[in-house]
Amino acid sequence: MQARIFEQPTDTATAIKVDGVELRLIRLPLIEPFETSFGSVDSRLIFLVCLEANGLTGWGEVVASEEPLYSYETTGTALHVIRDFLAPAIVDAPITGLDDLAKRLSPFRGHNMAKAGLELAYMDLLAQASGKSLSSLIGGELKRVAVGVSLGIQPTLPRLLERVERYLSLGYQRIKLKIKPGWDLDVVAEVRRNYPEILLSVDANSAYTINDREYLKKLDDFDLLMIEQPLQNDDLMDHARLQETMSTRLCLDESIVNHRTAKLALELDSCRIINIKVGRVGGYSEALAIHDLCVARTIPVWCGGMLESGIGRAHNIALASLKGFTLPGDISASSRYFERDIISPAVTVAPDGTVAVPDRPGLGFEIDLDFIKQLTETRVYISRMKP
Ligand code: OSB
Ligand code: MG
Repeated sequence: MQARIFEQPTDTATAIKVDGVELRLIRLPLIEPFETSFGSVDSRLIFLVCLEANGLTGWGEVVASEEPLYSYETTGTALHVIRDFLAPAIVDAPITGLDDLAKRLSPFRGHNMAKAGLELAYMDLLAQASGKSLSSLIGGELKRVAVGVSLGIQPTLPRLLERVERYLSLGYQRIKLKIKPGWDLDVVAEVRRNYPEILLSVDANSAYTINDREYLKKLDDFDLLMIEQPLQNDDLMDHARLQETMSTRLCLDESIVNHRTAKLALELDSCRIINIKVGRVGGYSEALAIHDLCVARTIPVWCGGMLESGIGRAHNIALASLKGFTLPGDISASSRYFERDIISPAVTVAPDGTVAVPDRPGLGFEIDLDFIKQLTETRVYISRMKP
């Protein structure tokens, strides 16, 4: 579906010959701990991928966490899979386009976040080589993207209400509350009581089962924009059963791992909104295909986040500039996550709750390599064997 946009001329003169793949792990402390139904983190071990070709460097990020809680992937599995399988497959021969890259990675089952790290870096490289912004390379049309904020589970309700107030006053267009059993109905009721008009959604990160159906149905009282991933990641059937009984739209995050599962979820009516995370689905090739599928079926799409560094965030901004992204994304300002970001300028949210889409070639931000080098805990370099 996306092939028409990206098919580079197949003569090898314009193909990109990757000289080396550099992987770096850097630790960035979070401004405050982020708690979801599956756990709490107070820093991010950021996994950067840098592709070198023709004197250019393209940057991507692997969004996996240190523990296999959101998905089975971890920074450790991604390091292994990229170093031992994926990187050798791409330094082997020049890459003629995004489809060619996706095809070369496809024999390796799963490990979408690892694959996405390479696709992201490649697309930054391709955009720079073509003198285009990443947004225009993928066919993005929006100049500014609407954003919301995802608020983790807090130690107390007053603390949550303070955070809601803070982000609304900064302009964020939608508030998403993380929920889990014991931090759900009462919390949502109180936020809604204080803010009757705001766009409000909740994200359970798989904390419930279909046996909680009657309980979850009570969320219908709060005029929520959506309920994100209430049930298990591999349970499209029960999500469909739940959607059948609820008037609030379900949105799937963890369950949608590629274009095929998106299609299946829509066929089954397991959800009526889809959150696209380029990392979760294996990169731009699948993200664009899911976007196009949702546009064709008038399913609203929004861009999810994984507490990325500025590099992953810059990719999210480019992706969210596609026309199908009609709901505010989980794309917050750098300062919402980190004291200091690894790109400059840092990502900022305007008072109208939007983020500017850069129009300079590539990602459109400077990479702060000195700071990255200073923070690097692990560095792995995979180079081409053949001349
Ligand atoms: O489920 O959307 C999620 C963060 C880490 C893992 C999963 C999720 C999240 C978020 C934060 O909700 C989104 C962000 O601001 O990056
Ligand atoms: Mg989610």
